[in-house]
Amino acid sequence: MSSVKLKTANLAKLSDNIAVPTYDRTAISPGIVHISLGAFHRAHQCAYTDELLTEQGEKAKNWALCSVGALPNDETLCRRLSGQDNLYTVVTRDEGGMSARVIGSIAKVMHAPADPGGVLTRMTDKATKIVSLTVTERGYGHDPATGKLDTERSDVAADLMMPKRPKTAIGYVVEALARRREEGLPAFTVMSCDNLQKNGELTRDLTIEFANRRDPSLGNWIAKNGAFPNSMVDRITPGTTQTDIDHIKSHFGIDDAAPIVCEPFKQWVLEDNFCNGRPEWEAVGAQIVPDVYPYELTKLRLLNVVHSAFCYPGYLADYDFVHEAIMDTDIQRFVRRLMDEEITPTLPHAPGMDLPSYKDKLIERFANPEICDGLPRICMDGSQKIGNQMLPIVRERLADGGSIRMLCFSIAAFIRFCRGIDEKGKPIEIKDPLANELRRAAQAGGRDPRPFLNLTHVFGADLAANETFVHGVEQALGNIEDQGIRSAVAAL
Ligand code: CS2
Repeated sequence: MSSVKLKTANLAKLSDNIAVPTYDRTAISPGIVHISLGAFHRAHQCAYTDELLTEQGEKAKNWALCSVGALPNDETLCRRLSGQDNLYTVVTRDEGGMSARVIGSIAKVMHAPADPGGVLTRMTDKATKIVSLTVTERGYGHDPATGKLDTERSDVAADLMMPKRPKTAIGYVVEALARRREEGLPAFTVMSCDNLQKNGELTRDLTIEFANRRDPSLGNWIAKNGAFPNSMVDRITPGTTQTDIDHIKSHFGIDDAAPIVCEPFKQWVLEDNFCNGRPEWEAVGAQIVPDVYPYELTKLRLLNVVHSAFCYPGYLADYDFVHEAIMDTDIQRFVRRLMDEEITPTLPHAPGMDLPSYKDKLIERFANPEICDGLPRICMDGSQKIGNQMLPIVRERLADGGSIRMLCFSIAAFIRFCRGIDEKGKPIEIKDPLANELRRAAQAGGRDPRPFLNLTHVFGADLAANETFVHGVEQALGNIEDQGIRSAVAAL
C-alpha cells in the first residue's frame, strides 16, 4: 500500500478509516503547558482534549496544549512532531481490531533542555492557565518514604541553588509562579497526571516546600492562589517501536514518525479544583468528582501495584510481555490472590465502581495480546513504584494484622531481579534511579534480604525494622532461591 506523509496539508488524502481533526486547527492556541511529552500524555490528556476540540470547537479553542519534552533525548520526538505539524496518530488495539485517530490538540511542541527560557516564558504567559505533569514517580524529586523533597538529590539540590535556571519539574513550576507573582498575573493550576497517591496534594506540598526554601512569602502566595487537583489517570500505553511505525504505515497507509499504540480503554477521574479556569473535559468522558481519592487508590493499587507485583516474577520466568505473563496460570492465580486477599481490604468505597468487574476487566486488559506491553517498561523504576505505591499497602496491612504473603513475594522477586542476573545466568538491565544501590544490596545479601530492605530511601526506617515484614520477604526470597521462580509462584 502506498502511504501518505502525515501533515495538515495531507489530512484529506488519508484513507476513510482514519479519523482526523474536524475542527479548525489554525484557530487553536495553548492554554495548558504540559511537562513531559511521553507516550502516556499523548494517549490520554491529548486524546481527551482532541475529543473536546471536536465536540466544542470555538468554545474550547484556547485549551489546546503546549507539550514540552523534558529530557535531552526527547529532541528526536520533538523534531518528528514539529515536522508533521504536531499531528500524530493514536492507534488502539485489542482482539476486536484496530482503529486510528489523528490527534490535533497539540498546538505547540517545545524542548526544555534546548530552550529552557522559552518554556519559562510560555509558562509565565497570561494565556497559560494550567501546567500539567506526567514526569513519572521519580520526577517529583521527593523521598517516597517521607513524601518530602529529597534535597540530597543532585537535581533538586541544583535547582534550590539556582532556582532561576531550573531543571526539575517542580523547579520550573516554582520559578514560573514566582515570575507570575512579580508580574501581577494570576497563578496557574498545577495538575499532576502521575501515578502517585494523592498526586495533587503531594505536588502541592512539594511545590510549597520548594518555594518556602526560596522565599516563604512565595510559598504563602502559592498556597493562597494556586490549585493542585488530585486525579486518577488510566490508559495502558507502551512506548512506540519501529515495528509499530512500520505496521501503521502498511496497515493504514499513513507515514507517521511519532504514532502511539495503546489500548482502547481510557479513564480520567479529576477533582474540580482549578484556580484559573479549566476545559470541560467531562463533556468527553472525564469524570469530575468531589473526592478522587477512592478512585485513585483503587486504580493505583489494583493496576499499578499489581503490575509491579507480577512484572518481576514474569520477567524472571522468561516472559517478554505483560500479556504472556498474565496468561501463565500460576502467575494469574497469584495476581488474583494478591488483589482479593491483600489489596481489596485496603480500598475505600468508590461510588459507582464495581470492584469484582473492575478486577476482571483489569485481568482482561493485562491479557490484551495486541498491545505488546514489554515487561521491562513495567520493571523500570521499581524503587520508586514500589516505594510510592506498594509499601503503603504493606504498612496498612501490618498495622491491621492482615496477611502480607503475596506482597512479600512481590518484593522478594524484585530483590531477585535487582541481583542483575537471571536464573539462566543472563544479565538483567536495571533501569532505576537507584540501580547501583539496588544491585549492590541485592548481591551483598544473597538470600538475606536485610541489606536490601535497609535501603531507607525505599523502605523507610520502619519497614527495615519490622520483623514480620523482614521475615516474610526472607522466606519468599529463600523459596525463589531454592525452587526457582516458576515453582515458587506455583507454591503460593
Ligand atoms: C504501569 C503504568 O509504568 C507502569 O508501571 O503500571 O504505566 C500503567 O500502564 C498506567 O498507569 C496505566 O494507566
